[in-house]
Amino acid sequence: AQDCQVANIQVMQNFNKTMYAGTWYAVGKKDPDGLFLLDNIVATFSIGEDGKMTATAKGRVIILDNWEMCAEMFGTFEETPEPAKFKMKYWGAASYLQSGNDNHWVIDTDYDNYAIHYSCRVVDTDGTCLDSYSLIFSRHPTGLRAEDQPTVTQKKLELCLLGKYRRCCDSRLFFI
Ligand code: DAO
Repeated sequence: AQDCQVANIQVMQNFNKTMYAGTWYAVGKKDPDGLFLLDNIVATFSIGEDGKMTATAKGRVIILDNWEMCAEMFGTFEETPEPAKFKMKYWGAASYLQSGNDNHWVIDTDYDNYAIHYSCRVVDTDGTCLDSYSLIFSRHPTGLRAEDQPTVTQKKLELCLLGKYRRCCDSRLFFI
């Protein structure tokens, strides 16, 4: 059974950021309060010469209530004692885009096909998460492989977010 305590969430063991580098296509998303990135999210992670992970991401956003556009975002990652738990500082290429500082946890990945990301922004007084978002990534713009679905479903359950995701991407738009 899930206790839904943020402190008890299991993350990827022996996370290897070099193997994680490269491009990931978001194929599912659980939104935070005050949704920002809508869909067509593609993130590319890189490891610098200093060994630090950075990312660029593109995605469709709605700003000023009804203005749709493609946002270009940047992120830098600060490591913590747990290799799969990072602090992500992010900002947009344009000043009117959102910026902030989020947790960025890699819950599970096989590096070659799927990855499950999770971020809790606000922990409630009872230890559960009050405001989280999560991205399901695939290396394939066409979506998850059928054999990875059970793993991803199990992890969504462990995150207490099963049923809270939406399919977020039309892969045809990735190439525009
Ligand atoms: O959709 O509101 C939201 C949360 C998204 C936060 C912005 C993420 C910026 C991306 C940087 C790269 C890593 C995926």
